[in-house]
Amino acid sequence: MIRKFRIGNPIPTDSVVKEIPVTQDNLPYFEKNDEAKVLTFSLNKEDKVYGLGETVRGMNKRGWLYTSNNSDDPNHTENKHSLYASQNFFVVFSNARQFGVYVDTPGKVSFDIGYTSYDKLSISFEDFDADIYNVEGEGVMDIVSQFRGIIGRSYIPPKWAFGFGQSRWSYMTADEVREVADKYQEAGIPLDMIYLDIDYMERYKDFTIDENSFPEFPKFVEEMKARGIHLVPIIDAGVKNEDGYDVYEEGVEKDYFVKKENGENLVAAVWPGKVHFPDFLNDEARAWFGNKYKVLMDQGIDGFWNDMNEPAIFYTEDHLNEVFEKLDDYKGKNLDIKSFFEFKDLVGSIDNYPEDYKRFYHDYKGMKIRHDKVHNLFGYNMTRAAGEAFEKLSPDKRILMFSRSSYIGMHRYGGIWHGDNQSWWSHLLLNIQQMPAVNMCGFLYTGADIGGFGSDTTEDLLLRWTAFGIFTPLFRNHSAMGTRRQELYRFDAVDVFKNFVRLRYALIPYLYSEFMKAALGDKMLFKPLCFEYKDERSAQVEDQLLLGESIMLAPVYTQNASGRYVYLPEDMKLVRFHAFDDYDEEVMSAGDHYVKAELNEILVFVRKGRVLPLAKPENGINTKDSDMSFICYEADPDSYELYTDDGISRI
Ligand code: MIG
Repeated sequence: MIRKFRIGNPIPTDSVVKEIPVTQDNLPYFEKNDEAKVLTFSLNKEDKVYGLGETVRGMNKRGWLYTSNNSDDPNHTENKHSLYASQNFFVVFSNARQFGVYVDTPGKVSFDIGYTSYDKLSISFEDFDADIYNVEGEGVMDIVSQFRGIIGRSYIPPKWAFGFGQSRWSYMTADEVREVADKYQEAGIPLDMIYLDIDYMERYKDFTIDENSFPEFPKFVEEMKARGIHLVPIIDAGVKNEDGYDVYEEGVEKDYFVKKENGENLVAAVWPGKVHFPDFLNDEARAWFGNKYKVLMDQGIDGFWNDMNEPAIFYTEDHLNEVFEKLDDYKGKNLDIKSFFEFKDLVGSIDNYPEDYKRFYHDYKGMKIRHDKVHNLFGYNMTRAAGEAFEKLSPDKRILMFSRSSYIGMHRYGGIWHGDNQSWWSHLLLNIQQMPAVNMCGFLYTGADIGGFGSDTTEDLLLRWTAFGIFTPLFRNHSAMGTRRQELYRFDAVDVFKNFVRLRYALIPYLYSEFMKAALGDKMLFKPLCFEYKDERSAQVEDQLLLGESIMLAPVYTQNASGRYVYLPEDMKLVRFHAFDDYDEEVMSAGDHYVKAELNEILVFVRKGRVLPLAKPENGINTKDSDMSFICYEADPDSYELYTDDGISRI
């Protein structure tokens, strides 16, 4: 049962698609304090709190403060409160009670989940206007499914998007891309996607191609496609200000950019220098921007990633001027303890400067609304622009789309990647821990930058991360400019990587089937153990996952380990893979075990009565039933329901 409560006069977000009348009952569990703009309730000792999507820290969110305020912050450390997303749904559960809460409000909101006081959960608002949904159900899975039922079906990518993708900021030329394709081919590692980062564009202008470095682009797209590789270009939120650039000129002429109080277009800066931001919240502007993806689709492109859409702002012209003016005051001064730090802050805090988000306005549903009031909807609506356009531009064929910034509702139009992580072991663990949380909020096609985006990766980290990454729907190796190159063929362990990636392809029939069941049935693909097993020990496990109906994962995520402790909530069959066709099986009893896992091994635990189908890697994407083999633990292979559509047609 879902009830909707209203506080104040909330700005609609379109995240919930089911009509639910507002109830006049009192909001259960919570105490409401209008003056402090806070909702509070008492947590029991046993209560666990799961959800909130892409946030820092572990699976059980209890003990920290999380703020929904979409931020371009490449340091995903434990002390942070905000990342790129606002996914305001969580479930509180213990044996005694269980309920879900969705806080639908487009502005800043903080979730103090036992941080100030371990026994209190409080939600504080900048504006006390929100729709609060209370979800009651039979257990946590039922609560999640009911919630998913009101926010609409999750985005489904084309099946080839379950292949492996290689990315880098940036492959600078077509020849560099060819070299990546060649090297993967030589190494015998399958590859379905190569990502183009900002440098494919002409001076960072969206929907343009740099003709010098990527000549005859449509031919090049064709050439790569003939090799089985989809090129997937990045699209940035900011539109370069440049005379003669059609997107800029049309946007200005039609008034499609966000405006300052005085009606002038906001001048901000990102990669190309000065830009305007399209008003994605405005229906007409959104339709206009969405149509621009056609420029690249007409050249053969069938996948995109949307970046910098929090939006990230290097500076606004107005703030930059203010800073320059103030700098004069410091000139020739003896900068002391106070003034030096003021001076440093002045320049150092210029990007993503909070006040800048109050300098511009949207024309949203007929209202003029200051950006900070609807901040968390921006990336969502950029991706919605693309998704709505794809429905018209490509009515028969699914298009790959994922975004950096998000809000619940965006899950209908695209997936997400988990942003600029680092080549740290702790970020491999974070990747593991974020998967179920984003699934709860409807985001199924997701994955982190495998190997880590920032910092230099190491071979062992990349091996362990790839060993986990083969299970995530978005399976992409991506890294930042200036860091150690991390294409798999560059490492001594290239043959191990080959076995891992080929195992991924062998698993695609399973991953795709489970993905489709999750998308069509409002289920989760990744679950914490305690979502299915009721024993107290399962609720303590923060580094294992159930994936689909058949398997449990226990990834190794620490350095210099040749195994790990694994908790089995019931008897399971351990499958230790060296390759898709080279594995050992061992039935293990419920309880704690130390399980060996060398760098060249991947552990999969098959649940009792369940089946894990495997294809030949060559046929992973285009499954032929006859090629399937099945690993079973006391189960009949026929009991597994394989999802076999063509993987391309929209459904
Ligand atoms: O902040 O386009 O998250 O994946 O490689 C840098 C360059 C801007 C951020 C994205 C990252 C991408 C990078 N972008």
